[in-house]
Amino acid sequence: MQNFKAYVLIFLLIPFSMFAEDGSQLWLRFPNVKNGISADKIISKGNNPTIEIAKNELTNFWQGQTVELRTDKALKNQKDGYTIKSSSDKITISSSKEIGLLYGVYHILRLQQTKSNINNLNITEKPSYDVRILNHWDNLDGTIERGYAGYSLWKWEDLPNKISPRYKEYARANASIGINSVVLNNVNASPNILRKDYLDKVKVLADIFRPYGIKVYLSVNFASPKVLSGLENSDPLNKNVQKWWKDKASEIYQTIPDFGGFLVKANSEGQPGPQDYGRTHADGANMMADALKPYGGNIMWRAFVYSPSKEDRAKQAYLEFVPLDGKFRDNVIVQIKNGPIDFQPREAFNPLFGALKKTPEMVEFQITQEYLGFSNHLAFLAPLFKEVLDSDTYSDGKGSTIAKLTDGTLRKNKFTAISAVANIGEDKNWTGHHFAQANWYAFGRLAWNHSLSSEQIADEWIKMTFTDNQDFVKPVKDIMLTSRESVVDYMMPLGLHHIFASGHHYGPEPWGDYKGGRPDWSPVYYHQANEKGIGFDRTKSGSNAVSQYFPPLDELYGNIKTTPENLILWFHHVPWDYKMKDGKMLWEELAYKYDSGVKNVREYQKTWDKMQTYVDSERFAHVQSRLKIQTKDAVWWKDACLLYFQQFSKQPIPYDIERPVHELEDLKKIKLNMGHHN
Ligand code: GCV
Repeated sequence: MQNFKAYVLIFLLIPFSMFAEDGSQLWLRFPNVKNGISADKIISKGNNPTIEIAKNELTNFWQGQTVELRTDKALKNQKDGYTIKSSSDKITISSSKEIGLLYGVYHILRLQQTKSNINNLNITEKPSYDVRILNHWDNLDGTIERGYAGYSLWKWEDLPNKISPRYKEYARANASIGINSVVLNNVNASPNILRKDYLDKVKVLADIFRPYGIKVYLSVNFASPKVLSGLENSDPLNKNVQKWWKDKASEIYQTIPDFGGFLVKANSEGQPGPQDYGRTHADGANMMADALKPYGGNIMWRAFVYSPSKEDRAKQAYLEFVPLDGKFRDNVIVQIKNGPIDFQPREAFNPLFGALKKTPEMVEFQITQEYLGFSNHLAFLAPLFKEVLDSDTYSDGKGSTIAKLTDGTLRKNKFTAISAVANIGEDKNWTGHHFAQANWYAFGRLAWNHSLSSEQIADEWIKMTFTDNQDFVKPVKDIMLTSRESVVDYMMPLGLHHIFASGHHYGPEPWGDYKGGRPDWSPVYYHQANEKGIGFDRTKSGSNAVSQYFPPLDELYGNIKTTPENLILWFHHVPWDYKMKDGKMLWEELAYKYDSGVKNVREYQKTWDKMQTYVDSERFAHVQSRLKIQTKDAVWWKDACLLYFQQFSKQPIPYDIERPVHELEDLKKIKLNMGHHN
């Protein structure tokens, strides 16, 4: 009893903030703010749920001058954008829409959190993309495909009656970075999501998200008419099927009047699609587009097609979609993964970008780290996102970057969009690794403004999430900015790709050779290592995937001398003794890259340990322990790949680098039981 009392006493004495530092507040932390300005220091007209949220944020957290929130129809061409003007005693936020005002409020709160100057502001913001959308790969049974932060946030069993407080917190976090759309369910979609009982559940979420400016989309299964209603087939040219989708659209919009639309994975990895009936992707997409058109809904049709084919897997999307250019309705947009394989640590950009001249295109990124160490490895992805957006496709001449192709600059589309697969689950800290929050944040910020630099994004995120103390900000920013490249180095440097263990995609398995299955399920297919060299020949003498790129890139990538070295093994089969730009042989270069990846992570550990005094103990210990796993994994990757490739190169591992600590035969025996297919 005595002990119990003492325990309660200690519990009461521990300041609240120590409990709060579990990462649940994300970047919306205001550790020293008890309350914000009083309600009479907010000037605004009218009553609206979005404005109410804006006012609450100000009265809870804003410690500066009076704020005026002004809707101004003249600012209509700024879409969700806003302006901020300030003097020493007043800040005026103007926008044509209420949501723009809320975004403006999050903007000034960010300035406050990052201790930026708030006087004499004259800011105009306009989003890079109309639709800034997260794709959840959440299944209806609560599991998440490629999710590493626990089960799904959506409690389908409890809905529509019981409402988790996290729905609102989730919406708020998204609004604070400008994300305005979400796909709730996995692209490997259960037809059940379109059942009436599920739509009633979806409606509850849509109602909660609406004041935060967020529209709900759903992934749909192409076979839904047949599966749900027993139609004879789901053929897009069948009148009954067309009517089924029209009726379904009408039912959806009666329930959710501002429903965003459908995301569709068709005829890929065993999912049903129009090709099951000898129809094209355009036939399938257009049927759905016609159904949603009267209500203003969109179809995001995925170009990730991965079916049995004799062709190089990297060529598939282009081969299937280019012939369909111009055949899609104007409310269809083709959603294209950043690379032509599958969210690898580094890929060449997808050659489909720019190749569709008459069809809107959007990027799909992956925030969840399916191929970058799950939520165990620290990998800040803004540099990856930027690398892709800034890639010049040369489709419309020099300067035809993926950003400009998709944001409406070069192609005048009805709407523009950008998407990413979410890394969010029900873990307290939302994303598993505390630093994985930065990737959700970075995607939102870049979707809003793709010209922000990775450095800028990391800087503001660190200050908001941890502290603005430069002794912390600087070293931690260095870790973040180099982290993705470190992962590339210890997993797959120089353009290597997909040498992951099958199924879970966590550890190395360069020896993987699943005879009897499709060749492109095996790592040996991707690295092609033999006595002569290593790498996938995608030049004219090989798969000729280089021909899918616009000049001069086809020539540039087709020539080993002009191929960027960070992609050399993506495009070429390179002899072990090939001389690299720094004078080393390819084999040595590979070994040094693996080694430098490991070294970097060891440095991250040292740096992080020095940060202990600046971070609360809970988050400090959590990150520290994840860095241990990351280092162990990096050594595992390096040993596995070097010992395995060494069998072909027959060269010593350069003597000045750390010796392997594993036996190849032992590594081959590791079978992680992490579930999942291919
Ligand atoms: C949702 C990869 C992943 C799959 C994923 C698929 C896709 O193959 O491993 O889990 O399925 O991509 O993007 O459709």
